[in-house]
Amino acid sequence: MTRWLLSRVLIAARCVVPPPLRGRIGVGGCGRAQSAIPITKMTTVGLCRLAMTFALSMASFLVVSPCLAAQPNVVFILVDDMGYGDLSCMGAKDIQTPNIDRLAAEGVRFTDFYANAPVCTPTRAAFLTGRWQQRCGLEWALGFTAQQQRRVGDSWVEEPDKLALGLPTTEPSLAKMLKAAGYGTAIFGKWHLGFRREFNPTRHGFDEFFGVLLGHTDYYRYNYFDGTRHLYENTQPAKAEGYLTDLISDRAAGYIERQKGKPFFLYVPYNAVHWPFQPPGRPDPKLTYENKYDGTRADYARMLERVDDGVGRILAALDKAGAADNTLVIFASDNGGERLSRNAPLFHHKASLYEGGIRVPASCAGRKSSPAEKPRARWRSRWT
Ligand SMILES: [Ca+2]
Repeated sequence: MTRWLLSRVLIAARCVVPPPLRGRIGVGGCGRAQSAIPITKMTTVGLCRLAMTFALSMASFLVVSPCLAAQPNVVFILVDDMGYGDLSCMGAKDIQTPNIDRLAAEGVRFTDFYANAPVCTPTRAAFLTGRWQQRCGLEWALGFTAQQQRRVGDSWVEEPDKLALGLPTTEPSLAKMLKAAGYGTAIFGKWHLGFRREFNPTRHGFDEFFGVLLGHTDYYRYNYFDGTRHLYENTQPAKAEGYLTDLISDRAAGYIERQKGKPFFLYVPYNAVHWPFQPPGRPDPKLTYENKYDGTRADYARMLERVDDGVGRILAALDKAGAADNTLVIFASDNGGERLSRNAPLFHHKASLYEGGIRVPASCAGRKSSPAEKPRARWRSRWT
């Protein structure tokens, strides 16, 4: 069984499927098991299930087969609140995303890809743990100053401590499992699974963390709308200057360069294109409660195009490090778009369980595969 699982990992790492073969798959934690269903009809099989399959299979296989020559790296790039139609490869005319488009062209472009929830926290909890987010009580986005509730049995009770909630360290995580298998693990970007030190990414298997802990931030000052500064380096407040999207890309590219052959799991959850809509090169005005939703579609486009630049830098770093042909790169959005995004032809938006809230663009590519390695039929196999 372990070898069977590993074979799927390696197939995924090398798979190139042309655009006409478009997938229907989910990003959730615990989709129903599907058996030999064509990818064009596969539903609710989760990316995190797939990712956990990577971890389980690699961790198990390494124990029984120390002679394994190469462990595939995994880079997971997540954007925040991006609309279904906001990539040029998904039909956008006013936003240019050549690097993300390149990933889709080299691999699988999933047109029916579902997040596990319509907001940030539960989707991320499901991805990292491989479990339903309800199992750890994170069914909705953690709000630093918003009223929130804690699940107790079958009931909800008010949680007066705004910092009390987060992902329990008793939960399994993809990073923990890959770390146990000898991988380097890093996250650069938005965490949103708990502010307190006890919930820090370094407590969940990540060797390194740099980014913001809460759900949104001023892209130049790194504070929440109430003024709380939440840019951290591991468990300590961090100092930095520059546009947050660029800082995340810098860290991701630098991390790849530092690995020097060691297998790694790199999680890059960009804070963009979540509000506030502060494009690169325009630090003012600063984020306030009153202006947090201000902005234009052109601002949004510039923010997303800067993310695309970052994806290009990550791909270039893989090439430079000689890791491109042994790395699985996954790209997705954490939930549907809102406000300035475009979800057409889907109905509704973020925070809704209609298609526009949970069906998101995604692609998955093993780099530099040859046409002879296109295992279309194998993608029909189930991942659970
Ligand atoms: Ca989100």
